[in-house]
This record gives sequence, C-alpha cells and structure tokens, in this order.
Amino acid sequence: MSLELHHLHLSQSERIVWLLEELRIQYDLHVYERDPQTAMAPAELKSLNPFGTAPYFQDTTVSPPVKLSESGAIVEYLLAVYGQSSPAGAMLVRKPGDQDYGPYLQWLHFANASLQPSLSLNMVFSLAGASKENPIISTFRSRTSRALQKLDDRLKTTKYLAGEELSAADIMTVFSLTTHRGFTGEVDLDPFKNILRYLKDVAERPAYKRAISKGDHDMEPLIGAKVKKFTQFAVFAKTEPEH
Ligand SMILES: N[C@@H](CCC(=O)N[C@@H](CS)C(=O)NCC(=O)O)C(=O)O
Repeated sequence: MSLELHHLHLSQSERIVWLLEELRIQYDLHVYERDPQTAMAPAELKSLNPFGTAPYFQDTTVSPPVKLSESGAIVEYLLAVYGQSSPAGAMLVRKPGDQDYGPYLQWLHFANASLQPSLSLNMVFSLAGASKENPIISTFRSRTSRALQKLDDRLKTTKYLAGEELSAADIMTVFSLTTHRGFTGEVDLDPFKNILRYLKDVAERPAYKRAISKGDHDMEPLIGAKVKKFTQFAVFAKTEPEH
C-alpha cells in the first residue's frame, strides 16, 4: 500500500518527482528509459497506462486505488490529499483571498494548456520539416516566443510565478523551460534574463536536485540560455536546429 510514481526519463513526469520531493512524503519511484530509436515510452510503461504516457501515478493506500495519468491532476491530487497536512505542502498552494490566487491559477494552467503545447508543436514542426511560410505554422511558432515573453515579464516582478514562494504553478512550468528544450536544442533563452534567473533559483532547491538525481540519473539541469540537443535518440538525429 503506497504511492507509486511511474516516471519516464526526460519527461513531464519530472514534475511529479519534484513535487513529491518538495512534500517529503514516502513514495515508490519506478524509472523507465525511453526507446533509443523512437524516444517513446517502453512497452512496460504502455502496458500499465492505457494512454501510454508518463507520468502514471497510483495511490494504493485507498480503496479503490486512485490511478491518474495527467500531471496537472496528479499535482492537484497530491496537494489536496497529502499536501495540506504539511507546512511544505500548504506553501505550494494559493487560495481564494490570497494576493496571488489569480496569478497562481493563470500560471498553473498556462503550463500545460499553452506553454507545453506550443513547444511540443514546434518540436513536431521541426521533425516534419514544416514550411515556415505557412501562416498557421508561423502563428503557432510565434506563440512560443510570446509565451516566453509573458513568463519573463512576470518573473521580473516576482521571484516565483505566484509570488515570493514556490508554488504548484512553478512545478508545472519548469520542465517545459528546461528538460524539454533538449529535444530540439532550438529554444534560446538568452533574451529572457528573468527566466534564466528563475531557473537558477529553482535548480538550487534541494528538492529539485533530489528529483533530478533520482529520476534523471544526476543529469545536469538544462538551465542555461542555450542547450544542446539530446543525441541519444535516433529519431531526432536527422533534424538540425534552425538557428
Ligand atoms: N498531458 C500529459 C502529457 C504526458 C506526456 O505526453 N508524456 C510524454 C513524456 S513528456 C510521454 O510519456 N511520451 C512517451 C510516449 O508517448 O510514448 C501530462 O501533462 O502529464
């Protein structure tokens, strides 16, 4: 009877490892490697989660067990069920009446509704060799820089996205700004100095360090302005960064 997290190396499930480390609660971590050819999840993980993605989370301390496969849902579940009893968990949430409640909700949802989809689309456009002249493609491409500018503007005024303390909004956001950039090597954060400062602050957090160490084999966090594209997956080897 435990909390079980199935984490795929270099993936959005990094968020949940980080959250569990911030909460300092006991959990069992299962780490899976991506297929070296396709970079996709291995069959073992796909057989557990019918949607075939990570994170996959189970709480078997309750009956029937809770089974979740959306990072946003897992974050909300952990904070609601396990977070409120610890000071660390309560700090990660903003409530109605809190000064930063509005920004908290905005950034919490912006992460997976706008930021990550823009970046994923750009990755697919690059892999597919999509024409830059197509107006739909250029509209979606420009969303990434607008998303980064919005984040940078916010982080000029506050240390974290929902104020001076870390919150679930940051935990949902950081993967897209760090590890995900390794899949294309194309997203340059040099114009976004406040994001770079923020990523440095995040990388200094002991819980973030533990998460990367446990889930991603002590990888060097991708917090610099430019990052190198991952070279270990055959599927990405054929495409060249555009800049
Ligand atoms: N919306 C989901 C996305 C999950 C997702 O797409 N996970 C990717 C890793 S970043 C995955 O498991 N990919 C492997 C595959 O599809 O085989 C979430 O936020 O948790």
